[in-house]
Amino acid sequence: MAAKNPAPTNPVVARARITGVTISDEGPHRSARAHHRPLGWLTGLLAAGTAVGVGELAGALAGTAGPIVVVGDAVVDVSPAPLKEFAISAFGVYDKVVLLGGILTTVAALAAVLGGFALAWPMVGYAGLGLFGGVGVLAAVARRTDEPLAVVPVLAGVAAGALALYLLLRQARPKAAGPASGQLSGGPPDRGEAAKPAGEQTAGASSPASPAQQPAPSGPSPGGPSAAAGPHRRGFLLTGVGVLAVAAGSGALGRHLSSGANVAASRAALRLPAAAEPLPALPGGVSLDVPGLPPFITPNRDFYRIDTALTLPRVSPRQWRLRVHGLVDRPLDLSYEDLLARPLIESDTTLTCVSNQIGGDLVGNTRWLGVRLADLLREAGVHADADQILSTSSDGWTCGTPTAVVMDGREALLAVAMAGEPLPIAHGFPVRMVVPGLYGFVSATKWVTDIKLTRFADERAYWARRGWAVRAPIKTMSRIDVPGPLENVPAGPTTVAGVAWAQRRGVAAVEVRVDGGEWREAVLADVPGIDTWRQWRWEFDAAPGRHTLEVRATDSTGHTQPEQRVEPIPDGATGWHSVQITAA
Ligand SMILES: Nc1nc2c(c(=O)[nH]1)N[C@H]1C(S)=C(S)[C@@H](COP(=O)(O)O)O[C@H]1N2
Ligand SMILES: [Mo]
Repeated sequence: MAAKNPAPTNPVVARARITGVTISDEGPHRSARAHHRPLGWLTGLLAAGTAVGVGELAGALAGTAGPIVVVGDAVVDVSPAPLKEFAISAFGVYDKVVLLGGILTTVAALAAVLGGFALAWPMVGYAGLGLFGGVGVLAAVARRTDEPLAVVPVLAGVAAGALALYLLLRQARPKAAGPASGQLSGGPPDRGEAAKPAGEQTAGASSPASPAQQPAPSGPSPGGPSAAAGPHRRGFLLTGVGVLAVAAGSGALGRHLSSGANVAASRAALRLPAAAEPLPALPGGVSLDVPGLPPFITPNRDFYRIDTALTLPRVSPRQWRLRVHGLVDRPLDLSYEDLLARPLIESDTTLTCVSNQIGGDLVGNTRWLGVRLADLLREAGVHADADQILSTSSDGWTCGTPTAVVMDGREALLAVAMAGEPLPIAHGFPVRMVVPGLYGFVSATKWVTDIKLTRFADERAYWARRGWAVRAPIKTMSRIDVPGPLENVPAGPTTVAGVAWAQRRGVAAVEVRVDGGEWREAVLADVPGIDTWRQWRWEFDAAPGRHTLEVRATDSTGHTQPEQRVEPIPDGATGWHSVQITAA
């Protein structure tokens, strides 16, 4: 169109064509671009914000995730395992905040840039929205296989974003906006154009009946040529404010609706039945009185959290159901009430993450309350060839547990409470699995809603598909908690203390050595059973200077934790934990 335009020398018309495009860096062109670009950026941001906000609301209404979470889930799924490892180790429990923030920032940056171009070429803006939509639809289809509505928020968001883009561009684009549209962003007029009458400025760029022919309106705006810009600037401003209100309002409403305040409320109101087979009180000697040693029972608020959920699943106990199906004689379909009507049992079990590094803290111990999974499976009648229990959470994470392990007499639970409280939402409310002796990724499905009896040869769970082991019993491990790394201690009698675990076998001995000297046996605390960690302490006389402390545990099978360090992937780290201290 530019080639045919009869008025290429008119700076305003020229500006309409080149806005946001690098053609030349001199004269009115440059100032024109500098002038408009912020409007374009703003347009892009507002359109994208509308897409995200309306998508969020549509997600809440459709009972599924908003577009950002859908894309985030897909990013998590396609990220290579080492990257996820890195995210966990670098950002800890904030890895999800970092990821969602990263996606939002990326979307915002792209939207701003595309918005800059859309001022000159609206198609760029619509294409950008289409691209976001395409990515979102792909992500929804790939991840949320049993949620057909998952594409709805993406489509609704893109449609709303396109409408916002259209409305904003109508106001922001100089070509379509009428007289002195070059003044939209409110800056001073460029030289040359200011002296020209409004009608001439837009010649060839507006329709015959357009307001371009009308005289500049009078009003409260200051006199001079820029006064002509008033109504258009105002038009963009009004549209922008309207769009912003829709974007923010729908986003906030969507967040509110999906925040599950009601789930938190129903959790708070729950009164769980007492255990039919309660455990005796913990032995008095489970806790060694050493400052800095974690308590034997990890408080719920301090319990480590590991999962792939970008936003916590809010599963109402009223809506929760558990299907037990697959290779069974009698499939089961249980409500929360059905579950609670069964005998509840207690188990003291230390949960451990396979990603825990030597000396790491992805381990916690508590008293769980729940229903024996083996009883349920016997009721369903598991076929002899069903060697895998494939459990699925409400958000689609899967976990493969060996059937034989769950049936071998250990207290594998469908847990409903920990440390005397209904499960916290972050730890799987209303129901999760806990299997003593197995790392969490092959046993501890939170928000569990589906248990399918199947065969390892036929189906692979989430982490197994990503290079992690299929079978993963917890390895014998020990950790020094006191003194802390690089701590300065007074020379003389010093207490070294920590925890060790070897679930299903029990910790039989813990040894400590200083500066590569002889191994010395530590004193062990009491334990209620073989499935919990065990506190230990050892006293030594620290000579002034730097020292290296090392620890190793031996389990009741006589197996001593090996010195050789291996990485957590695929089935758990090994190696001795060591700590450097200075005595003075
Ligand atoms: N639904 C769901 N359950 C899950 C996971 C998950 O990603 N999603 N991660 C597992 C892993 S790897 C571990 S170590 C434990 C951690 O349980 P916690 O967060 O209660 O400590 O949960 C397991 N259960
Ligand atoms: Mo884990």
